[in-house]
Amino acid sequence: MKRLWSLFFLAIPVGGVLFFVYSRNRWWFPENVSTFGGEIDNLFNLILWITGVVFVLTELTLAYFLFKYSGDAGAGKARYVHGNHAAEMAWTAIPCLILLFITFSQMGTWKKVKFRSHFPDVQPFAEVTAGQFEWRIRYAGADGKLHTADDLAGLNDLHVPVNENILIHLKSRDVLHSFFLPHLRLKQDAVPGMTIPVWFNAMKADTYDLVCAELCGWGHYKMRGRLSVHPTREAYDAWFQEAAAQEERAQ
Ligand SMILES: [Cu+2]
Repeated sequence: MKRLWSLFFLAIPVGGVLFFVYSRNRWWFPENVSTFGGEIDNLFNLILWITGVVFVLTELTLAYFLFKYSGDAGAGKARYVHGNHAAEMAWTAIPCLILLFITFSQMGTWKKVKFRSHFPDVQPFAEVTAGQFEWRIRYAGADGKLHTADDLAGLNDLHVPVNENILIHLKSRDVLHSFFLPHLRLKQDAVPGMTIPVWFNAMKADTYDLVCAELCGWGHYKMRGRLSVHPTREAYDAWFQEAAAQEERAQ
């Protein structure tokens, strides 16, 4: 009977893998539309594979020993072992090598996405200021400079042209927020007192979620914006002209 119960522990790896297979086809990431998103997904999958294989092997080993030494069929008493130098060396060195491997695998992508020295050489496109509970946007306008007369203000809906390197200056006016574009695999904290540059290049015209990924207060849930990617530069310029004219009329 005990042996039968020990098999119960097999339910964890078996159930875990089945649930993974089921969810992968239903609740996975949204489509990637950014130039560097594919690399991020590959890194995610690499780490998922490594941790997945280790998880399954560990659980199977556990279930095997539970079954083997569960006591019904005279497996005998477990031996008391004080330590095993070779085993300790192995379980320290192998994870260490795996972590080193992951470290070196991600360096190129991290540099491309996060290192200012490797950003595309473009003028800031807009300034996005996070605040409880909205995204305030200031477009640089035709002169490519922020805080000049031709700036355009926006709220919660960031408009950009497709296939262009977009540089955003990210700020916060109160607490920590996080600028998250799931379809572009881009996430960056907005920190009070700091201006943090982020960049992306959207490859497909559509509207996408812009959400806050840092619990920032009671209204965090509604701090949801939009990224509108226009199909051409001309379409974006037309939108900009129209919005600027509207702003002028309102004044
Ligand atoms: Cu927020």
